[in-house]
Amino acid sequence: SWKYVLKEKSEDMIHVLQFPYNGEPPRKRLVETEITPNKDHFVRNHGGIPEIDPTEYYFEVEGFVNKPMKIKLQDLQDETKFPRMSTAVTLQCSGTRRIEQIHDYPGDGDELINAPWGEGAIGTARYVGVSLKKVIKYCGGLKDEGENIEFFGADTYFKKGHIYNYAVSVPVRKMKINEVILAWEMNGEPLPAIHGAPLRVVVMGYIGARSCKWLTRVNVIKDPSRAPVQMKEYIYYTPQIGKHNATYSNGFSIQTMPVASAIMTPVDKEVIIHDGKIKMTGWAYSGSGWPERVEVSNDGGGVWYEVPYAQLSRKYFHAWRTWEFEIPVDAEGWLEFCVRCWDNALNTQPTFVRSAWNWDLHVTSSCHRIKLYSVN
Ligand code: MTE
Ligand code: MO
Repeated sequence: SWKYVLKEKSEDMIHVLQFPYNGEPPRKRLVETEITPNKDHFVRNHGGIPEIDPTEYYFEVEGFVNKPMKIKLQDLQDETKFPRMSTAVTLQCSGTRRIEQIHDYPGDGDELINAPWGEGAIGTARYVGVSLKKVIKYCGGLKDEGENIEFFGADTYFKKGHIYNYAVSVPVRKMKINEVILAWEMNGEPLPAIHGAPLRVVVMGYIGARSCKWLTRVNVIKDPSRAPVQMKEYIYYTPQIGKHNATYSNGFSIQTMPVASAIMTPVDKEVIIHDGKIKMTGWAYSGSGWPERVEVSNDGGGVWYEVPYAQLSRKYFHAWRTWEFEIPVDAEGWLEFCVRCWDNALNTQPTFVRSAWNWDLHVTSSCHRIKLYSVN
């Protein structure tokens, strides 16, 4: 599967695990564009990269639907059968910015699963595909018992002596509001192999883990999936819980991404020679709406400067907004710069990493802080 890494990804991706392939783009490049080029989009894999012939490919729809079916890619792409949708979506891994939690306290999470991501495990692409709602309708609609929808990927991964197929689920509500797409195109190109070709799920606003790549099966079930990725991973616990007292049921399964943001340039520990202003760039994202206000500070959060609306990128319902701002700085020496975002429901971010620390090190959504040496 390394051939896809070489072919489909930029040479300077930061490889956060040796195997399986997991990588994020360099900080300096990520927010240069609102839509992330495919070569720079982060990749998160639990196992290898399956090779699937798109002409032979089909996926199954089964469980609590009235007419279980096998659907070929060609049928899904037939516009007389299914209307298409095209939409810009941000995918963010719940592990984004994990290094800050590791820095505070690494806990004893699973090192294999808990890749040390920085601020780049997020990306925005325009996907073309069909809303899962239309597929379920084509299959005769849901039966009454259908409350969750499980997705299976063709990839397998190995953990603690067992081999699993990747599997996750989302509540049917998410499908009913057209926030689940089955996509075969990413930024005008056929979906790259590394991103789930020929067909993947894209779940808007939820943690990346629910957007199953290399889709083989859509299974309508009553309770959430019992697969390990759904039941045992991606669980959020309060800071009082650690490996010794975590039980899977004293935490909750993370679905919607919280409001978060990051400074991408300058980078932590840089020395900046300037004449009273430092240019900063970054991203802001909210899984349940959109970033409405972005603020930056050069004194650790004492005084906040609002990034003018015009310096936030365009608003999409399920995508990040990139931003840039020249922050006034008079002080010299090491200063703490930070950013926080407010979304359209006025949700904002925890102040410090420790306020939301959790032993499996997910969703680091606290105010992002970096140190810069200011020479004025
Ligand atoms: N789907 C399959 N089949 N296997 C995987 O390992 N990883 C998930 C999700 N879908 C995964 C998967 C996780 S945790 C994330 S964050 C996203 O894919 C990442 O999508 P990307 O690699 O296209 O950026
Ligand atoms: Mo993820």
